[in-house]
Amino acid sequence: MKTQRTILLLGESNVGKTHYGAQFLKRLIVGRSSLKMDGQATNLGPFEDAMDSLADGRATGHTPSDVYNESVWPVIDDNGAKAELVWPDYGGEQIKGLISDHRLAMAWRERIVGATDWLLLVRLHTLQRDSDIFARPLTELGKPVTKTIEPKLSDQARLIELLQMLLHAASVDRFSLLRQPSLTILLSCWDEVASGRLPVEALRAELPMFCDFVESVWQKPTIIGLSALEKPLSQDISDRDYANKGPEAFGYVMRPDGQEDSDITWPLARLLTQD
Ligand SMILES: Nc1nc2c(ncn2[C@@H]2O[C@H](COP(=O)(O)OP(=O)(O)OP(=O)(O)O)[C@@H](O)[C@H]2O)c(=O)[nH]1
Ligand SMILES: [Mg+2]
Repeated sequence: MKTQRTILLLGESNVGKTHYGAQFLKRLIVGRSSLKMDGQATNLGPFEDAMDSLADGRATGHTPSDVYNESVWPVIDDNGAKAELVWPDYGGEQIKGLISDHRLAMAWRERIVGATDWLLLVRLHTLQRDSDIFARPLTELGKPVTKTIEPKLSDQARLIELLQMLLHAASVDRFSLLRQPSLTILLSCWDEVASGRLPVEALRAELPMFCDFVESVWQKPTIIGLSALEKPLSQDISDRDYANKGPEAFGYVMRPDGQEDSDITWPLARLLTQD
């Protein structure tokens, strides 16, 4: 039976949405993953430039802030389960704007309501911990504050705010722990985090309040480490190894139990076997 899984892929700018999409698509095409392409994909345009750059061992650029595109990929897993993945690519500023303006455009509202699975990309390396008393030099302790500090949401408060807005827009029942839509948090650019910790431990260490929030809302939130590229790439200088072996030879996920897996389609493949 064919199910439709519409992915609400969420991520602010520079978290790796486009590179993950391009690497994922490449795996589907090459067929060396638990998910394979099963028919004609439509609208590959958003990922074509990125796939071309990666084939040459280079990274691709930032997606313009006003762009929103969806690509539809019919997939099949090793057990014959079929699904249609609706995979978006857009400029991450749209997510930041959504939080700061407290406004949801109708198009985003429809995407939120129609999604079966929420995939949130979080790049820990670029986020800041909340500042507390230890963030200020001890010599300043007890002295009057001379400059006014603009109140600003911390990174983890901003992520909570985003999920709160989406939950509200999706009108989900909050009296019990949530199963649908499912939530998967992909800790992107995992190669930058390299810590020997499990993904959930890394998330808890860096964003504890956000981690508590997620666990208090979803029954089974899944936290996975994702390195779509495996290493940093430059936009100008070609990585010979990449160009020789092909981009499909690079990238891995760290599953919640700490197992490293070169199959970067796994975070989605596991959703197909869930119901
Ligand atoms: N080290 C490392 N860098 C990565 C990885 N994935 C993406 N990057 C880099 O992270 C940066 C952002 O990646 P993008 O895929 O363009 O991010 P995006 O979320 O699409 O950003 P916008 O288009 O601005 O919304 C780029 O410089 C990539 O080269 C990874 O797995 N590891
Ligand atoms: Mg992009």
